[in-house]
Amino acid sequence: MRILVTGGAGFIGTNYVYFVLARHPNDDVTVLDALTYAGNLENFKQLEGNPRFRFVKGDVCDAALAEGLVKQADAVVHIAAETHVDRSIQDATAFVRTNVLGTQTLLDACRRNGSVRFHHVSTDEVYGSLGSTGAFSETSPYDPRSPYSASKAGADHLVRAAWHTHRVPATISNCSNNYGPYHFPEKIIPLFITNLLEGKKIPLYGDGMNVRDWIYVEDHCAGIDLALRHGRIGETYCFGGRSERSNAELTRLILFEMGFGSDMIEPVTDRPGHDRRYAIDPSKAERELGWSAATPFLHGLRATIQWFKANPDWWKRVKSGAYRDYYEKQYGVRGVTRPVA
Ligand code: NAD
Ligand code: TDX
Repeated sequence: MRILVTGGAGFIGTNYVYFVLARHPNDDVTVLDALTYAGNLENFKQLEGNPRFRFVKGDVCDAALAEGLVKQADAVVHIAAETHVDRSIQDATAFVRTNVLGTQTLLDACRRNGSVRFHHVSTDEVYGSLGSTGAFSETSPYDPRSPYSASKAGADHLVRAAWHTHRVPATISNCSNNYGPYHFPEKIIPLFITNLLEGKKIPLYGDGMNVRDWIYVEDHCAGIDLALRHGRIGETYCFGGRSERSNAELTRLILFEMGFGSDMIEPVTDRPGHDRRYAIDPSKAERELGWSAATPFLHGLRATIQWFKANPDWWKRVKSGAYRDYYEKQYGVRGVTRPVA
């Protein structure tokens, strides 16, 4: 199969590219990525000269480019997006453009090329926020509450519309919070690990009692791949790690595993509109795709800490670029958000 992976130079995209090349020796991968602040061509250093891999720098909103690349593919795995909730609160423009318009641009290209299979990678955040019990599933109503999740919800609706109206053979997956190698150090786990490696404090939002359901990125990649190859067209699959942690508990674990004390926590003002709890019931994916999240949380967290310890050049370069400019402009200094007044 010839797979076009959009957003392949980001966190999940990079992991998915390596997953496909390792597990499907007859598949070729083309990455289409605009190399925004979150995309990193360096991730593919090991693939130089690999005839099964091709990188194309470009924007998913570029209709002519999308059309040309889709024509050469059997399947599109659409991973490209603007992904950081905090950035979407500062300015939603790029989120609407890439996540909504970019998705429609790719769907149009697929529609014009009849049989090209489309898999859309989405998030559990489209379902809103949970109270202390229950979990999201494929039948949960949409209730996005941040500009990021609203733009992802818009994209999901456009994918369903393309299937119902134009018979674009599409599937969608909605996944909970990922962590692992190549995670951009603006998200909580890689931010906290790299701050600690630099001897900096770690900014915990609000009361620290917001809950996320953590999944190791390789397990998510396995799910995407199963949905692409064995999912029923028109269906949605929810992936989650069955591994809920409050941010305070997660923070304690990271501090313990890295040998630091709670004095490294910097309590900071809460994210506006901060969703309280996400959790996924992945029964449908387990039942229909034979998928499960295989990596226990502590095992995955240790592997992630090890990866960041082993790759200081990667995250130091990433952190000293656009990310630092962004945080310095937003909050002052050193990748630490504004302290509570
Ligand atoms: P990321 O921010 O690390 O990577 C996004 C990639 O998309 C980058 O390489 C970037 O350069 C590229 N990109 C952005 N705008 C583009 C454009 N206009 N054209 C082409 N490329 C563009 O994101 P991630 O964490 O890897 O998330 C990937 C996908 O998975 C997103 O669709 C996100 O909504 C979804 N998702 C992420 C998580 C998570 O926990 N990270 C959970 C569920 C779903
Ligand atoms: O510095 C921080 N301190 C903190 O307490 C950051 C960056 C986050 N947090 C909290 C906010 C959230 O409750 O940690 C939790 C996780 O935050 P993020 O890492 O920003 O992830 P989240 O907002 O949950 O969204 C992520 O998961 C779903 C991804 O960024 C999305 O792209 C994905 O769809």
